[in-house]
Amino acid sequence: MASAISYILFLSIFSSAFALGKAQPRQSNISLDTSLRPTANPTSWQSPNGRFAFGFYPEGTGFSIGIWLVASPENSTVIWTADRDEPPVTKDAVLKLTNEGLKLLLQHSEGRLISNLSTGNDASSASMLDSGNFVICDSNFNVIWETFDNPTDTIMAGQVLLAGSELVSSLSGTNHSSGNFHLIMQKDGNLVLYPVASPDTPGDAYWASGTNGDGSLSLYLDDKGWLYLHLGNVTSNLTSGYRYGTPLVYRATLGVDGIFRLYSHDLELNTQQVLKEFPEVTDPCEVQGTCGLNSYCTSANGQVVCMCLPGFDYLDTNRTSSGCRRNITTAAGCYLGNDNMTYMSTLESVIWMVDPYGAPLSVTSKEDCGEECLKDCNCDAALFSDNTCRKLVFPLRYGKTDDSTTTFIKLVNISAGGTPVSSQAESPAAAPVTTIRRKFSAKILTVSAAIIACIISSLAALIFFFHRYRAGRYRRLWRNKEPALVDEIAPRPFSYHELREATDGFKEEIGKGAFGTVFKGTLHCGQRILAVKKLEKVVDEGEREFRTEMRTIGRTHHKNLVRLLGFCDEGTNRLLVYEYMSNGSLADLIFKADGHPGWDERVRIVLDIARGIHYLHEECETRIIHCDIKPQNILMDDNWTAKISDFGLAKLLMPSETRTFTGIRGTRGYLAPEWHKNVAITVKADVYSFGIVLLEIVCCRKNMELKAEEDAIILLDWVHNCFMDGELEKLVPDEVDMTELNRLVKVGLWCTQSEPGSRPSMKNVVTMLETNVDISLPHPPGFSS
Ligand SMILES: *[C@@H]1O[C@H](CO)[C@@H](O)[C@H](O)[C@H]1NC(C)=O
Ligand SMILES: *[C@@H]1O[C@H](CO)[C@@H](O)[C@H](O)[C@H]1NC(C)=O
Ligand SMILES: *[C@@H]1O[C@H](CO)[C@@H](O)[C@H](O)[C@H]1NC(C)=O
Ligand SMILES: *[C@@H]1O[C@H](CO)[C@@H](O)[C@H](O)[C@H]1NC(C)=O
Ligand SMILES: *[C@@H]1O[C@H](CO)[C@@H](O)[C@H](O)[C@H]1NC(C)=O
Ligand SMILES: *[C@@H]1O[C@H](CO)[C@@H](O)[C@H](O)[C@H]1NC(C)=O
Ligand SMILES: *[C@@H]1O[C@H](CO)[C@@H](O)[C@H](O)[C@H]1NC(C)=O
Ligand SMILES: *[C@@H]1O[C@H](CO)[C@@H](O)[C@H](O)[C@H]1NC(C)=O
Ligand SMILES: *[C@@H]1O[C@H](CO)[C@@H](O)[C@H](O)[C@H]1NC(C)=O
Ligand SMILES: CC(=O)N[C@H]1CO[C@H](CO)[C@@H](O)[C@@H]1O
Repeated sequence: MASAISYILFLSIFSSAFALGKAQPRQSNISLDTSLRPTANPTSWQSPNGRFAFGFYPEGTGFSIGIWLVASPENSTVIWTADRDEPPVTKDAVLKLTNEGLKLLLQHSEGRLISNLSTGNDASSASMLDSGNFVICDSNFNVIWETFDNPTDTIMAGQVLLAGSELVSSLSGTNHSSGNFHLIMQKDGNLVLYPVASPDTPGDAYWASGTNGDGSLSLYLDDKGWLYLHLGNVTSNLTSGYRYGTPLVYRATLGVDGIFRLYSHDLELNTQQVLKEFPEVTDPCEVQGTCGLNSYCTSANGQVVCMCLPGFDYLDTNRTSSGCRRNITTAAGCYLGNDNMTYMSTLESVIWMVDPYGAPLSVTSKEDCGEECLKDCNCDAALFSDNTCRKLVFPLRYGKTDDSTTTFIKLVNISAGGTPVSSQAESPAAAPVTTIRRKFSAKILTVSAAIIACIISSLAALIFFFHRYRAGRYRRLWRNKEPALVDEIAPRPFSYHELREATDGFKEEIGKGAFGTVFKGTLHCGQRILAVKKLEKVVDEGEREFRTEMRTIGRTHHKNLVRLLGFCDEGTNRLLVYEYMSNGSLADLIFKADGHPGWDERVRIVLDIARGIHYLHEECETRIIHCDIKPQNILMDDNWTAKISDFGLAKLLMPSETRTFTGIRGTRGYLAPEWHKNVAITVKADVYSFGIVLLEIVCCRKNMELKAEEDAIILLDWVHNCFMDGELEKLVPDEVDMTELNRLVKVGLWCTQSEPGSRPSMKNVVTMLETNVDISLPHPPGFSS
């Protein structure tokens, strides 16, 4: 592999350069225009002591460029790979040192710079150092680029993992692309291991050094085998040091299995030894992320088997650790009035990461826990242990065996005769799976065509198809090591810098609201689109309050609420990161001049909004009053599901906790009358705004239309008059079901009562919209705002 000539040359230049580490090499001698080829000599450049080589090594059917620890040829250890996620190159590739840096020349192409390093045109020589560091120098022998600054999965003695940087494991022993785990030297001083496919919250971590709060420490490995965290006068040792002076080489590598190990190599005897492991576990399932989303980990004799939840199938049957997705025959969701379609499947002795969306419930029996989830539209699964029931939403993470816990999974049976859980029975390692049916019914339901249509159009099914057709993209994101946002549960902190990059310097403005300006942004090379809201006018309540508020908003999980993905609070910069809603706002939809959604669509949208507000008012852990419900704040996603945005922010604008507002927060036309009086604002203010929005959707017009005939200028008065005169058909631009119209108008008029106490709760609103309960005649509106 090595060129004997250059080896001898180097040997004469560096007598003992082992301790040089990152010091300037005074006599580098890979000069410009020197080149390497995968199969013709030289294939690599060796360090003077012969321990390290930089060059082409075989990977898959081609070659990668990297650094390895030279042992007997079969078991050399790769410690660094250039552009690890690029495909391997063929044997006609040429690697050449040019003044721009290392250039990889491929046949039929311009060639590319390795690792996109831009050394300007200053590169003048390069050197493979005895420490394992490959450096490029300018004409004054200053190091302008080095591999030690760009680690992959390994640090060597003399190398530092700076605060804010990370190691990412390899995919396998023979494939050095980015794998499934990362070790982050966090800026809070904590060294933490997380699965790559996670939002990196404390619950995702499977090991941490516990040194948070010690400032921006860096991780060092020194040539005695000491591994420690250090900054200024703070030092925290992770190991206690090993042998010195002998021909040992130390390295610390984040393994394919997610364990960070310190090794020593004796190159003379050609042996290696593991000195220390982080974390020290006997069961590989303790490493979170060993199995992907919606699958749980079982192990026997150190062999890991990943099992799907009942009703789920592997994303990739050839890589069972990549996680599972719902099988279409069991796609769950919320089927109002068709509860007979859903049932709870139980999975014994498996525990998951607990991130419940509501407070834990106290229940008397296991079955009650399943029932609680079955009754709750938003519940996908429930965990029962110690008479406590915790409701969860998919995806479930980090499943592993735990004898005291039972998992309930909500499934839907739409394939008559289908047996959605049968696939589980095949595996010997499967935990016992049984099924309980909803208690109140033993009869088999005859499924009408209407129900099927309803189910198929339901969100759950759409989500399934969405996943199915984007499966390629989903998996690619996974490999690209940043799918964290895809199924994120908790909002994660972003740096200002990150968001400025994502939005290309806050270039594309997509909206402006009471709280600030919204910009479009992208992450992961344009694969993930975001809406980034820059808050203005926010009361400076300090970082802690802001974060508390973000957590509250982040804990809301409802299909009719826009999901908060993350936030940033650096200095005076306060930004919120939301999922991007591709179909604009409800205002665009209903007020546009050409065409409006059909009646059924409109009814569905009204119900979507009502459910979202109901959740904010009554179902989430902390009650949230929106204060600014209006069509501009209701956004439409890819599937035309209406989602409420901007919730939970009113509080950030208000200095006092008492909720006695000093100024009016909402938008004219949607404001409840009590805003103009000096009384406390309650959830009923939202009910009023909702009523106005409902009427706007029904009539496809704004609440104030100056161009309309005089008695129709103010929507609320006009609706009331038409209602009293029995002329409802005048209100709608199209032919609609008059009973439904009558019902919606009544709900709208009840919601807009001037007396807050007379307005129904959102819970009642949802019931009135969903069922055929009788609705009494509303009083005339006192006045309209
Ligand atoms: C390594 O794995 C990645 C992702 O599965 C794949 O694209 C690549 O071709 C693999 N490389 C080799 C050398 O097999
Ligand atoms: C290198 O930079 C180019 C253009 O800036 C970019 O398209 C490419 O993805 C980069 N490659 C890597 C491996 O970062
Ligand atoms: C470390 O230095 C800081 C200031 O430089 C000082 O406040 C602190 O007490 C020192 N800590 C220790 C443990 O010496
Ligand atoms: C920590 O490691 C350093 C070497 O880096 C050593 O000098 C020191 O004694 C160690 N401290 C402890 C408490 O082990
Ligand atoms: C290299 O392989 C031999 C046998 O295949 C083994 O005994 C030795 O420990 C290995 N050395 C390293 C450094 O992995
Ligand atoms: C799984 O592997 C088999 C054989 O190696 C291959 O034919 C099949 O296409 C693979 N399936 C997927 C989903 O990659
Ligand atoms: C469930 O099915 C039973 C029997 O078919 C029926 O009486 C009951 O009304 C159904 N429940 C619901 C909520 O549809
Ligand atoms: C699904 O429904 C069919 C017919 O309605 C029934 O035969 C079957 O047992 C059900 N499967 C489950 C798991 O409930
Ligand atoms: C869904 O489950 C059924 C029954 O277990 C199975 O036959 C089918 O292949 C599964 N569908 C997918 C997409 O895996
Ligand atoms: C110090 C030293 O060995 N320098 C050599 C570097 O390489 C060039 C060309 O390969 C030689 O001319 C120098 O003598």
